[in-house]
This record gives sequence, structure tokens and C-alpha cells, in this order.
Amino acid sequence: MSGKKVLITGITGQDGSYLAEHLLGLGYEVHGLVRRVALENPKGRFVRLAHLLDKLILHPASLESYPSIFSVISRHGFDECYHLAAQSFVAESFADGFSTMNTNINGTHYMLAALREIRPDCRFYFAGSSEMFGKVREMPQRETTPFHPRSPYGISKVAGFDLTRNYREAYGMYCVSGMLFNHESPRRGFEFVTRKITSTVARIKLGLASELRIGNLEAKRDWGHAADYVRAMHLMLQQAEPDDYVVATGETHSVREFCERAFSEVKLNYQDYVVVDELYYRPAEVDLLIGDATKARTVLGWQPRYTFETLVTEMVQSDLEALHAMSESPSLQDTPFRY
Ligand code: NAP
Ligand code: F7E
Repeated sequence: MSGKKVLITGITGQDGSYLAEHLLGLGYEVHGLVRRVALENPKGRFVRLAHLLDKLILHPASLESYPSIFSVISRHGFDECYHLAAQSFVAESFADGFSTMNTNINGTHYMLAALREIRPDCRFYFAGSSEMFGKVREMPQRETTPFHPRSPYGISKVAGFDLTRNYREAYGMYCVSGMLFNHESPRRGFEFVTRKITSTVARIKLGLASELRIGNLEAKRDWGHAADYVRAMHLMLQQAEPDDYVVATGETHSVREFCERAFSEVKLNYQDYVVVDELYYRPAEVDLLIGDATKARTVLGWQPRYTFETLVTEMVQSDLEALHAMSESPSLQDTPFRY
């Protein structure tokens, strides 16, 4: 057992829930920073953590408030901090760039500043993103690839990355950024394209929907599984020296291929159901991402366990099972999908 204390921001999200599970398994005392509204509506807001709630210590705080973050950090001697909280939906960042910037940039700065003040030895992980590469300058993208973000979200992640590196260089703190490519799972939010596809495939299969309205089918992503990627986050904080790492599978697939694969999982042809709707196009698109995770593989010894195929299968099957469970158990009717 590690006996270490860890603070996770964004613990209610996809990655936060997998990371909490992983660190509990390693013997950590796991604390989470959550919004006060979440504590007031545990059934709705802790749906991904329901199976872990009795093992976690949750603290209400606001990412927009330095004093609230300072107060949580000052009350516990954290050894590691994983800063995952963010407005993470790229499309929403075009709709409201200001709140995305406020949460993602200031929230990261407040975390770093509070740690520097109270707990400078606490190791810090920042959730960087392949969206920082944006309009990509080289293929595949690696740690040295220049950034060219294409959305307010991407810009906010470049700022978070720069802040994290600056605290490392200026104050000698152990601060690292993971440059993580898209990672998905049955716990992915419904607005992201993979979960939108798999949840709609399940509804179509059961006769509850007749079409899938979607945007750019030609965008390509390097899609991995969140359970694999949280292991890399943890490994990044166990090294002798702090450094930044790309985490990716090294394979790229289009949204069209994801649709094809997900529909074929239930023996349907995606062309019979997919309707392209320009409503879902973005003002500026990231056309193609493919990562080179050689450094994570060699230095961290990290390896993904899922493939593209096993990821899609797990997501479709999980959404089908959740819908079946709903139809059979009235008590599950207010939780549309199992996480
Ligand atoms: P997610 O499911 O959208 O979770 C986001 C988390 O941030 C939730 O716990 C959410 O809390 C919290 N949050 C959002 N706004 C907040 C605010 N104003 N104050 C406090 N908490 C707030 O995201 P994810 O997929 O787990 O991703 C985790 C992190 O990795 C994010 O920083 C994301 O940008 C980054 N990332 C994700 C991917 C990916 O493919 N998944 C790839 C690269 C980087 P509530 O539950 O209260 O809303
Ligand atoms: O879009 C296209 C869309 O919203 C993927 C976040 O976790 O990964 C995620 O960002 C692609 C884009 O994820 C629809 O235009 C087509 O090209 O699932 P997404 P994302 O924007 O790649 C990165 C690494 C992060 O860091 C982010 O936090 O799919 N697309 N049609 C669509 N996308 C959505 N959402 N909905 C559609 O109907």
C-alpha cells in the first residue's frame, strides 16, 4: 500500500473516475475536489463514482476561486495532485470561449499557485491535450511538435501547458503535462462523438431512434481507452525527473470509420442511418491527429491494453446493456445509461 495522499480535480468526469479507481487500487488515500452543487445532487453528479463513494474524501471548492482551492490544499498534506477539471468540450468552447478560458487557464494557475505557496513538494499533473497540436505541423505528433491550437479550448490547454512548465522551471516544482490524445470509454460524456455514436447505435438497434445526426465524418482521431490513459498519468508522477509525455495509440481513424464499426457491431449498415448535419460542424476543425507515444512507452514503460476494435465493442455493448437494464427495471429509468 502506498499510504500517499492524492488530490484529483475533475474526479466526477470520465478520467477522474478511472484514475480514482486506479489509485485506490494502488493504496492511495484519494481526495477529490468537486463543485458544491455536486454534493447537493450526488445521485445525478456522482454517477461515474457511485461504486467508489464510500472510499473517497470529497471537498467542495470552486475552480474559479483561489481562496477555496487554497483552503482545501492547506488542510491536507497531498503528495500528488492530478488537475483534470476543465471545460473539456471543444464545441462548447466556441460557443462560450470566455468561461472556457476562465475555468481552464485561471483554474490551472490557481492550483499551481496554491501548491507553490503551501505544498511545493506535491507532484502536479496537468491534463494537456492533442488539441494543442491542432492544425498539425508534422505527422505523427510528438512532444517536440509545435502547437497550433484551433479552438478556445485548445488555446486554454496551451496556456495550461505553458503555466505548468513555467512552475517547473521557475520554482523547481515537480510539474508535468500529459499530452493526451482522445480517449474514450463507456463513461464518456454523451456529447462527444464516440459516445454519441455508440449510444445512438444502441437506441436504433432497440427501435428507440431512427437516425444519427452528425457533423464532419472525415475528421480523424487517435482514439484510445481512458482506463489505459490514466495509468500513464500516474506513471508520469513516479519518475526521477519531471517531464512531459505524449500518450496515444499511434493509429488514426475517421469519424466515418467509427460509425461503420459501431453499426456493424449490431449488424447494421451505418449508411442507412447516418445523416450529416452542418449544425455539428465547427468554425475551425482539427482534421487529423495521430500521436507518437514512443517516449511514454520507453521511459514510462506504458502500453495500452485496448485496441480501436475492443474500445468500440465495449462502448456499444455497454450502451446496449444499459438500455436493456432500463427496459427491465423501472428503478433504473432515471439513470439513462450505466457508467
Ligand atoms: P470530463 O468527463 O468532461 O470531466 C471534466 C471534469 O471537470 C468534471 O469532473 C467536471 O465536473 C470538472 N469541471 C468542469 N468545469 C469545472 C469547473 N468550472 N469547476 C470545477 N470542476 C469543473 O473530461 P475528461 O474526458 O475526464 O477529461 C479530463 C481532463 O483531461 C480535462 O481537463 C480534459 O480537458 C483533458 N483531456 C481529455 C481528453 C479526452 O479525450 N478525454 C484528452 C486530452 C485531455 P462536473 O462533473 O461538476 O461538471
Ligand atoms: O469530436 C467530429 C468533431 O467532440 C471529435 C475532448 O475530450 O478530445 C476531445 O475533443 C471529432 C471532431 O472530441 C460530431 O468535429 C463530427 O473532429 O468527440 P469530439 P474532440 O473535439 O476531438 C481532445 C483530445 C480533448 O482534449 C477534448 O477535451 O468528431 N464530429 N460530428 C463530432 N463531434 C461531436 N462532438 N459531435 C458530432 O456530432
